[in-house]
Amino acid sequence: MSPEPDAQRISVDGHEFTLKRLDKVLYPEAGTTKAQVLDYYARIAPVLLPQLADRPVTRIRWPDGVGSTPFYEKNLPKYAPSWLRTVTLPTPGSSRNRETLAFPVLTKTADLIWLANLAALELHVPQWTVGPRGAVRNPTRLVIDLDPGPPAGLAECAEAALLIRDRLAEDGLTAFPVTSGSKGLQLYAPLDGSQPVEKVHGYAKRLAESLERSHPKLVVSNMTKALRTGKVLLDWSQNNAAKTTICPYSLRGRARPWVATPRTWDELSEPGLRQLESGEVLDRVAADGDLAADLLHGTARVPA
Ligand SMILES: [Mn+2]
Repeated sequence: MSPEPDAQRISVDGHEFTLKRLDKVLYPEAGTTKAQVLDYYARIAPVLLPQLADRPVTRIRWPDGVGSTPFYEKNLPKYAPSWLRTVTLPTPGSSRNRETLAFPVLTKTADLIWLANLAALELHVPQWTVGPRGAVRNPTRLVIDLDPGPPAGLAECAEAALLIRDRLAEDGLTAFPVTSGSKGLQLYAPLDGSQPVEKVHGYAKRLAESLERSHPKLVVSNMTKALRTGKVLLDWSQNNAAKTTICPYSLRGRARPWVATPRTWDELSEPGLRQLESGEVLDRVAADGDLAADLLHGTARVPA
């Protein structure tokens, strides 16, 4: 077999496979090639893999780059390698006909590289995990997704995030901010995994509604777009068991190779807050380590 000129046979974690179309530009504005995307995922793996651990991954793929139409992929394709860990789960919303899907659960760098080779730029995960035999477990983190309605932007999201942080702290929960790599940010609070998804979901909803009552000019808790012009939508619904959220350290399929990036609270208060690109994120992790490491070890519970 003679590989294409920009194909390369590699061996990662003891698994051999072929990377294809390495020179393909996936982010035209930034000139970022697939080779650079693969390099990002290989180098970010030590901090990204723990965030993905024991979570079924929904991928969004851009085989022709970010200017083209992407597609969602939940079920693993038939050609997926046998060394990928998979879990079989009911298709969200189809409990009656008992349809199932085979999701990948990533455990090693080779898994990330294999998916990145398919231009799976975005990795989305639920807040719950699976056990060693694939049983669905309780959520280990609460998420609130903050989406700005123009002309509100990231600065307004940061303002709202500080309010949520203080509310969560009153309930004994510690919030971690992640700029989404898209327009807004996510706030996460690690949990001990002892409470069912409905409990966490209900708490997040009440929190968002309470903030909307106390700060009606800044935030809105209802999904209807007309209501959110100039405000920040607090999307509590991503705690729903059927929903997923962009995983911290995943690339985004936006104009530039922005990343869902864990941030410090000091950064959130600084003027000029902006989304960060893959190269900047690698530099930050090299300099400061993993700002989301404590998100992995929850001991808190939401109030009853
Ligand atoms: Mn969002």
